[in-house]
Amino acid sequence: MSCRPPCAARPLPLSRTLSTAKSPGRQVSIAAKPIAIIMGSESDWETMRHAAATLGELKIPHEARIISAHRTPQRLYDFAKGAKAAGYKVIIAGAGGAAHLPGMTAALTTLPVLGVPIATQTLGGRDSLLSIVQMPGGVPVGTLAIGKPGAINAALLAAAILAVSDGGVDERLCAWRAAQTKAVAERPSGED
Ligand code: RP5
Repeated sequence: MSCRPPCAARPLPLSRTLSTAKSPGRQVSIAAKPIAIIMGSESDWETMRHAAATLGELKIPHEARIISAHRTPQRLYDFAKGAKAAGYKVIIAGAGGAAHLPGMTAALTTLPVLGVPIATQTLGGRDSLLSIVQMPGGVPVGTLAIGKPGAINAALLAAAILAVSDGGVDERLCAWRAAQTKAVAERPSGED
């Protein structure tokens, strides 16, 4: 894999400057979290926590929220319409069953939306997968694998999107991939 050498790109700051109500003239720097992890239910966190953990390994600030397309539609609308202004760059959305969360989010924002199909007891997550992947032309959702691998890869793909314009993230992603490669043994243990 070809990665830019360190310092080849100037990192974009992961913070933005806002003036506060208390000191209207004064500019203060607050940390903007570039990635939002949203999920349809608390029950999805068992899967989506792997996305959060992977972003943590890459030292990418993120925020996790429970937002149900069906049970909290207004929360979904408010989040998606305000996501860009809130400073998010990529949204990772996990949902199971009739999984409308990623698609509805993508309908309400032009930020990249990465969908993670949650495994279900009834249909093994095929329902989630098909609900998320079969978007009509014009409203894309980047769909990952069902379950934990999808959550991990959504984080890595979100990192790769940030890395295009953030040299620091690019370096950390390259290091993560190199460590993964190094960890693969040449032969199975117990075999000479
Ligand atoms: C979806 O329904 C959620 O994304 C979750 O995967 C599924 C089941 O939700 P709970 O009944 O566990 O809250 O909206």
